Amino acid sequence: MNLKPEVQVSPKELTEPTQDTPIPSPTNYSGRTHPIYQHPVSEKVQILEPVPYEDRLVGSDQVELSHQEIAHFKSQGFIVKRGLIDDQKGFDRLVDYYWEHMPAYFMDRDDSMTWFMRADKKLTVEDSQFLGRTSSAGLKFQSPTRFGTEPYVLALSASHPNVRRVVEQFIGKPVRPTKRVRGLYGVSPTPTGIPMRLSPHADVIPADISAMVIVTETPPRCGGFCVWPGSHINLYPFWDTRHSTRINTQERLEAFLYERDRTVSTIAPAECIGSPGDVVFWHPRILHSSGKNYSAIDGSPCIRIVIPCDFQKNGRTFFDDDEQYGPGKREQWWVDAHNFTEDNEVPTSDNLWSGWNI
Ligand SMILES: O=C(O)CCC(=O)C(=O)O
Ligand SMILES: [Fe+2]
Repeated sequence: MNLKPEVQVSPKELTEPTQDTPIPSPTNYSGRTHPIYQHPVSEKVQILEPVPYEDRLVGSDQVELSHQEIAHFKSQGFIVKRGLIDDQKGFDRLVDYYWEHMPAYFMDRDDSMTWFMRADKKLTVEDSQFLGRTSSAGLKFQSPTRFGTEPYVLALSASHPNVRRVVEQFIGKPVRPTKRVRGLYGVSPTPTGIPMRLSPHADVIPADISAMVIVTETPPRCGGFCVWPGSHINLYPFWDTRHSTRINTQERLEAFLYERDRTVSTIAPAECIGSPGDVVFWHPRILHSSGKNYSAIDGSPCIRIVIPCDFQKNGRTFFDDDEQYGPGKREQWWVDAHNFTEDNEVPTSDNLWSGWNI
């Protein structure tokens, strides 16, 4: 989830060039100031259970997009390319890398009883600055200059030629070269007896398209990334502009929240199961959540890891937005997508796909 870091900045700092502004520490993730995050789905709303997405569309094992995949992406808001990154050893190394950086007091790779998240389980301030952040779902390795920027991580995700080729087919060339991915996002198993709730949300990002690279074997009920099929269409018109991070009127905000709640209580989320190297491509306005990980309850505990990536077409006039919700040097610095001045069209059902290559 894109949480807005709480950083105290003076008005002067906000208007000065952002080049040398201090990068916030990952401990400053606690703010959730965007109105859509200040109004999460109420406990009273019943969220339907995820349904594993097992379909294999024509072309799902190819780099080229098929007509069926394009039609599915347009109507459902996502597709899964199977085996797009064919490098099992690379993903094995990545899992080793994840565990090598795991503080022993936080989790032990050889003892799955230590993998549960608990409210009182915290990283030290020093570790959270270096490693990333925790949520009730798991530990996300993410840091301004370290996790998410490693050449070897980028090569196995957003910069992989097959991934870029798929993105090009969706949004056209040139795709802006990737500077970073969001990080390595873990989802821990839940222990027996603790109810697990999804956290349906839309990201507050100006990306053209986003992707989740599956790093660990992710069978059903193991925390797979969940999307609410078709929600990108209904939630798209409420934002200020087609790629805006803002919903600036009370009326549109209320309409967004109403539509979000209606969606989660009437549509079952698709749980994107898969294997290392499968890649989920998703529309950035789609409602989504990390999945429910029942693997410990089911008897074979696993930690799910994905790499979230964001893409944009190049050649626009990009700018940082550190005054509000980012992305910028402070706000949402972990997202490799930027606001751009050419983004001035009001979103309507007629322009959902304008500028796309599909
Ligand atoms: O970890 C996941 O599956 C979802 C992460 C997410 O929602 C996000 O990065 O915004
Ligand atoms: Fe998200």
